[in-house]
Amino acid sequence: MKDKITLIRGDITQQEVEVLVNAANAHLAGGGGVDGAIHHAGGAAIMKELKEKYRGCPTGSAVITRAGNLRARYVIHAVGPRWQGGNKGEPTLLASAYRTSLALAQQYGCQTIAFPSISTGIYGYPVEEGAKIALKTVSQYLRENPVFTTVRFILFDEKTLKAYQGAYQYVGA
Ligand code: AR6
Repeated sequence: MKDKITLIRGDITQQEVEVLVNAANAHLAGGGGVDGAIHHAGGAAIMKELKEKYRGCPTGSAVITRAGNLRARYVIHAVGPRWQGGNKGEPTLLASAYRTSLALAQQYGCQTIAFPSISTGIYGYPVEEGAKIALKTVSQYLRENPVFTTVRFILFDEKTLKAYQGAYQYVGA
């Protein structure tokens, strides 16, 4: 299942996959980072749908909207944990954000999905740790649910790409 996962340096808004995952906040209020980029490129329809359908989203979970002007069909707004030193359940919450996103994508019939590195920007999660959790969680999900043909991690900078390349070798086949 590991062969379905690719690591790419780039901008997630430019990806041609069925669903893009956003790194959102629990208020689903928009913000900076990848969240800002997705709302900017997707247009106001995404925020409108979020406000109509949801009253926030707990940390470790995710919600789905259509994708406005983006080439994807859907955006999944996943809420990763803010790093607070590592003893506040952050690893469990981060894994849960990835798993919930995959389950939602599967429920909506998607086979191709792109993730950013959730929580490792403004939320301060150490990127080496975040990368291991992301890759382990996704590869385990793919073993249990072989429905995705492509899972792309779109990594915005060289440091993040390197961290994911480093973590990739620790992920089982
Ligand atoms: N494509 C792919 N990755 C990106 C892009 C992009 N266009 N832009 C930034 N990144 P962050 P978080 C990378 O801060 O840590 C927002 O305000 C970025 O370099 O976007 O989960 C939300 O509203 C980093 O590697 O998300 C929340 O309040 C990764 O995406 C809060 O930030 C995640 O960084 C969430 O913080």
